[in-house]
Amino acid sequence: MEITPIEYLKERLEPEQFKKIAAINNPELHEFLAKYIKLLNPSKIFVATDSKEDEEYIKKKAIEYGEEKPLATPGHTVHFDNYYDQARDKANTKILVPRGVDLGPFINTKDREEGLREIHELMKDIMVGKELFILFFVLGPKNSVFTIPAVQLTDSAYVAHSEFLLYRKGYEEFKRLGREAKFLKFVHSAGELDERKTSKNLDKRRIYIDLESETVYSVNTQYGGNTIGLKKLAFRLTIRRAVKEGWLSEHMFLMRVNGPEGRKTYFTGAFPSMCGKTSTSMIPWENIVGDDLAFIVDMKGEARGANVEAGVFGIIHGINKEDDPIIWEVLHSPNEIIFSNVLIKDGKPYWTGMGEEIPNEGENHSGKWWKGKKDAEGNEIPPSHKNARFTVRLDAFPNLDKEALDAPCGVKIGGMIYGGRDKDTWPPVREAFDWTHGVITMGAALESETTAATLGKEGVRQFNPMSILDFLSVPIGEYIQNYIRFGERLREKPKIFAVNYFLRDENGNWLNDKLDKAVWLKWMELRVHGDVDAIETPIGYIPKYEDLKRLFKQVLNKEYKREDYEKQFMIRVPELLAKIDRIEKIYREKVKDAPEVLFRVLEEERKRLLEARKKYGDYISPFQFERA
Ligand code: SPV
Ligand code: MN
Repeated sequence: MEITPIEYLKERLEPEQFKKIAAINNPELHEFLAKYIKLLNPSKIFVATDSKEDEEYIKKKAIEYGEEKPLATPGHTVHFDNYYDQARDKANTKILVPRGVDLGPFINTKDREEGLREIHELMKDIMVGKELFILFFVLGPKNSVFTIPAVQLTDSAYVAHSEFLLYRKGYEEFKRLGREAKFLKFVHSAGELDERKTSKNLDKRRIYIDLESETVYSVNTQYGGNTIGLKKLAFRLTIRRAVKEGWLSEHMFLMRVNGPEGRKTYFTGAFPSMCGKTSTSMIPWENIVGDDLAFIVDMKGEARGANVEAGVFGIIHGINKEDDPIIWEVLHSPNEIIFSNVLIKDGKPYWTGMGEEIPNEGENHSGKWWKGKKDAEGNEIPPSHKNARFTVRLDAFPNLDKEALDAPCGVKIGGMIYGGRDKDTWPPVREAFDWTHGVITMGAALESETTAATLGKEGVRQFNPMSILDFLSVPIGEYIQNYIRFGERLREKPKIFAVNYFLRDENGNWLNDKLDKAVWLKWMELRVHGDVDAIETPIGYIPKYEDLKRLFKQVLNKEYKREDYEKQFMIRVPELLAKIDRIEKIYREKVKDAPEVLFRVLEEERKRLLEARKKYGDYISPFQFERA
């Protein structure tokens, strides 16, 4: 007679480890663990509870197995990913779908049966000679309406360590929930490692997402975006849950903007990679709650948001003392930090754009590195990778809004921001006329130039609605429909804004300084409460010069010139019309089930722009609209 899963686990695990599993009364969990232990066939198994010792054990293993190396500052370590494993692998990340299911052209899918067969073959006996870590975490604050439990299996102590920095521990939550736990499952193996302890078999790198069983498989990769289950892998699963259940699971930061007289106003922000999301959420003056993922629910007619995570997996490229003083301080204090894919010299991390002299040699993602070193393709290898990162707990940030991070009911969202990267179209900041106008002309029309956060060519303008395209697991039309309805049901709708920090003049010069965003945030905060007027333009409300002048002085102690304002907030009709054409074409041609309202709202915006052009010409000064 075949033995039961719990009996199998008892046979397979050391008594001390088995005890930890047996304390969780959840047969589905036992079955899952038994199945994958049998398949992966690890030589050793460790189960982590929420205890400090268990966490320390994982950290020790990351060093012992060579996946991390200690640096000079206590608490700091460095991890390297394979030279060709430096970003999310879009081509090999697939949603598994049963035959006949069509998720539309933006989602990379694979036949479910075929995919499951392939991934299970790839994973068979993959952990022979390795240690398996069984880990429990939760998404969202513990014991709250946001909480989603998750179990992670991995043979990478680096991935495990990262998760301890990024998520709330969930072992006790699994015990508490028992059979009630509707949990997500992640199975990861870095696969065979090379002498530098990086994944070797990149040709067999696969990330397969099974919606039906809410399980994600990831193999032959170490880069966090491909492996840290609770981050972008869970995100595919929670988007689907959110659309089914009528809430929002978003690629958004969550931050507090401090208004006059101690007023606290919370904003979420969706920006594609390298569009200023991290630096906005960590800006001095304000308080961070989260930098990447937010859950937003309707609670008695209010939109309430929570950070899915409790840490930051942030891009380090370009972080310097002057522009990012808070992150700089965090990175230079004895916090527990994993630096990845930076340059190391004498136990110190270096990265491009840090504003300090970078050594001419050291160790980086290519191994031993020297200035001028070329890769196999003949490209010169920079000291650090553009997508090099730091992983740290949020409580290392002096400006963390700790209360908001742990609030079981989340925080009330006053405003939602969409931030793109375009050189010639959107003004630096504007406010939507209403929820639907914002969701469609700002969120669903978001575009950005490609960056190094994903593999492939850089600098190409790409459609990235809500900054969610890489992570969609439901047809985009359904996703947008859910978004619009969510807002319609709210009694108090957040205001919607769009920002663009990357506007240039006709000679290619930046029109804004990096810290100008501090002023846009203060303006948006005032607008949420109706404290300042704004100018109505065809594309929404823009700030009045006088208000910005005052805020520039107050916040940055800068004289803000009329000419600068006029250039920055000029309405660029030809570019705006071209953008509407581009976006409409995508929704008409590629999206089967785009809601009708989307086309109506885009058409209304086009009409307003055409009318304005008739009156004022192609490039319209904001003062024209103010006078009108
Ligand atoms: C992003 O690229 O949006 C990130 C990093 O936040 S990753 O984990 O790779 O998705
Ligand atoms: Mn992200």
